[in-house]
Amino acid sequence: MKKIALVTGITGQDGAYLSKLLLEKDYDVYGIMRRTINRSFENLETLGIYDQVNFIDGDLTDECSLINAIKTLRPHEVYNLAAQSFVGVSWDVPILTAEVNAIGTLKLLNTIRYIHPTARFYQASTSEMFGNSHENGLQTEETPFHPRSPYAIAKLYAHWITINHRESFGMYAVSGILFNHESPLRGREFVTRKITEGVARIKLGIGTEIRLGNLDAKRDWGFAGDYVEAMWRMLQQAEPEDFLISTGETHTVREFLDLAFAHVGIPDWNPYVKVDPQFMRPADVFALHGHSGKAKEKLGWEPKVHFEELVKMMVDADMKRLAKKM
Ligand code: NAP
Ligand code: F7E
Repeated sequence: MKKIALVTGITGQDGAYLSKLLLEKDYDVYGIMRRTINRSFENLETLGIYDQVNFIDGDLTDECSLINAIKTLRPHEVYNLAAQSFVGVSWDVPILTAEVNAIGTLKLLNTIRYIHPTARFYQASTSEMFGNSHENGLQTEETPFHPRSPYAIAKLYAHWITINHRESFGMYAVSGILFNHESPLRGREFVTRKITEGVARIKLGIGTEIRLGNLDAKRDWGFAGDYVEAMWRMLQQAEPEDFLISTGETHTVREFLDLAFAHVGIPDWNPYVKVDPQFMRPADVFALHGHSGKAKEKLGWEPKVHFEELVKMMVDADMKRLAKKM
């Protein structure tokens, strides 16, 4: 019998890559879909799997829909990827962010606890929970948390409530503390995709500038396709445990700009990039740099795609997509 996986956030970047991986591993894949007028299946279509996954109507804030999904499917594995995932907007919609990212996770865990407690549960935790906290410049599973945005605070609640369900009720519930991971499917408001799409537009003559905020921020950027493999491995262990997933490399937004512009033959990006205060955050996270030694040792997981290859992959994908439309 095929294993059943339920993925919340199936239409997002990670939802699409994870679904592809699970289909390759012969799972029946179901996703919770929000009702909206302009539904977008772009990510699932881009990976060519839209017609291979199944959808259940629902919303992380609506417990009835979660009960329906868990009761109907009785999934072996549940991946909770749904979230208001944009840090920058979380100061503008802090209550929604808390209701979806924090209380939504509790609703899903609670539903599993009462209806189908043997399901294995994965929570999409984040390096944003560390804020500016580090140990000699690095973050590990042991680094203290100090969240700096409504997004990160809501995610920290979800992180602890996941651990609490494991410790209180013996559930197989784990958190992956994932550092930034990107791809050609990345939402267009995130800095990497904003840059690669902007660079492609400038190169093709249909754009003139990119407006950005803090160019000195440092991130440990990996490839989403590698990171979903780690999520799956976390649910295949004998004992439930949390893991940090990162590349171990950190780079500034400026370095991302250097590589992206250089890749299309523009050596100096200064004439094209404007710093715009509207993209500065009330409190930013300045530097993230993860050490994923525990994942390497226990999950046998290591990133395959590194920074330069990631930047080139994203620029090439945006060039190809935009050129097709011209
Ligand atoms: P994403 O592309 O923004 O996708 C978010 C998904 O959540 C979308 O499918 C969205 O559906 C869904 N969603 C939002 N609100 C919902 C609600 N109320 N009910 C049900 N579904 C809802 O995010 P991602 O980059 O794939 O990230 C996946 C998860 O990992 C998120 O929880 C994110 O916070 C976390 N995370 C991401 C990173 C990263 O670098 N990418 C790092 C650490 C953690 P619609 O299509 O309907 O909008
Ligand atoms: O910002 C700076 C910005 O929005 C990265 C989410 O997936 O990863 C993501 O959150 C850095 C920040 O990602 C612009 O200030 C400069 O320092 O691409 P981002 P994020 O905030 O790190 C974590 C791990 C998650 O969990 C989240 O869900 O880049 N930056 N100028 C800018 N950022 C944006 N978005 N736009 C700019 O114009």
